[in-house]
Formats: sequence, structure tokens, C-alpha cells
Amino acid sequence: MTAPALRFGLTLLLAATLPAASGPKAQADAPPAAAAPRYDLRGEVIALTPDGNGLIVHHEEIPGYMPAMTMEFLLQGAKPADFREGQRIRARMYESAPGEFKLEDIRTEAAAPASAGKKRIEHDAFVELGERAPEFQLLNQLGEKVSLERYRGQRIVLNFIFTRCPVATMCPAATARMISLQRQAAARDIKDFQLLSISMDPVYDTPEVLREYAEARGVDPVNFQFLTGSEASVRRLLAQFGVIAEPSENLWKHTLATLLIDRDGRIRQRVEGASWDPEVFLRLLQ
Ligand SMILES: [Cu+2]
Repeated sequence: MTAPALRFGLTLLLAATLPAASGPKAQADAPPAAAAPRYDLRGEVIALTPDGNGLIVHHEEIPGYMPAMTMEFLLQGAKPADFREGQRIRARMYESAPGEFKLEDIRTEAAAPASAGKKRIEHDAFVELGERAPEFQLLNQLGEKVSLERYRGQRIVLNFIFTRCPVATMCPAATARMISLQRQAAARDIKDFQLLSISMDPVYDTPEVLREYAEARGVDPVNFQFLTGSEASVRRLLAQFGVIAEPSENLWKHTLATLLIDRDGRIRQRVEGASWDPEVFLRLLQ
């Protein structure tokens, strides 16, 4: 990854995930939009941005400029609402302002033809509400193997966090809500559900680290597990569940989502961010 590409990608995610923080830093060497060089881009639409003003796109490598990554784009000459998740696009990309990227001349492409590449794309495809949640093989905080299949017949509330998260309003707040959910469910005698928090930082978050994290917060492991696994399997799950995590000076710049998976393994509810109301899930679990 080239240094400028890394910096732009991170600045973009910082702006996207921490709106209260200062915006992209001015970069004196950024060219004005009209003169900015254009790059051919191919990729897949992951989602509309939370504010609806842009698209989150997983794009292929742009040789000599940027590696394959998932990032946000503003659109020139098209509306984000004209696109849907999973759509393949081609476009020209340019840096419209420091750390801000735009797509122009956007064309949709037919689904990739049957080829070696197709399997990978399907495997990483974003899973929508009502669809079956992707299967996974991970380890819990006790070092036990955990697969989604193991909980067939139960409801699952699932999110992604990492133990070193330094942003109080992000992972720490999300974990506090999961704990509150667990306690309120116990108080109301709600059964047959599991809380699963998958680490987006699996290299650091070993089962031992996750066990300490859980114990320090008084988590009852009977139905609340913290999961980790191989870097590749976690990256794939993040893509499938539409959660973005990119390396940054804060370790990971990331989005958050909490999902409810029903007894048949289908995604029934999805709430973005860390400030969700446990009551939303308690009502569905009741
Ligand atoms: Cu975090």
C-alpha cells in the first residue's frame, strides 16, 4: 500500500466514523478537482453511506495508486439511491477535495461471468436483512470452537468490537449495551438466545485477551461470548456483515452494527452504530 493511498483512505474513514472530530486535514499538495487525475475504478456497491450522500464501495486495486479496499465515495452526475447493494460498477475516480473522493461516469456492470473470481465475490458479498447469515468457525474466550450452526434454533445478537478500542462512544459503549441487554433479558426470563461479539482485531484479541475483557466486565459466559479467529475469516465476516474496519492511528477506524439472527439463521434486525436501545432487541427476543 502506498503511503498517500493509506493516508487518504484513513482520513476518509475518520471523517466517516467520527463526525464530531475535525475533518480531513488540509493537504497543500492536493490538486483542484477539475485538474485532479482520474483513475478507472471497478468495484461492488456495499451500501449507501449512513447520511445517504454517497456510496460505500469495495473497489479492486487501482494499479500504482491504491490497493483494493472498501471506502466511501461522493457521486458526480448520479444519485446514490440509483444504486443497490451488491451492484458491480465501473467509474472514473478522482480526489475532489483533500481526503474526499468522487466517482463520475458511473456505469453498472452485469454480474461477473462464471470464473475463478466469481466465487470470491459471492463469498464476500454483503448479506442483507432476511438473508441467511454466513456460517463461521471461530474461537470463544474459553478457546472453544464456535460455529453459527451450533446455535441453530436459538436467536443470536451479534456485533463486532475490539478490546483496545480507545473511542469511548464506540466499542466500549457497544459492549456496555450488550451487557445491559444480557442483564435485562435475564431479569425478564428471556431464554434461547446468544450474544456474540466478534473481534475485528483478531491478532491482538486472542481468547485469553477476550476472557480478561469479559471477566473484567462481569459478563456471564453462559450466553455471551467473545469470538476471535483467523485474520482472513474475520475480514470476510466484516465484509459479509457490512462493517468497515481499516487500520489507523487509533488501531482501527471502523463502523459498528448490531444484528439479530433468528432461529432459522436469517438476519431479522440490524441497527447501525453504538447508541442503540437494548429494548429494540429485547422486544424481538421476548
Ligand atoms: Cu471501536
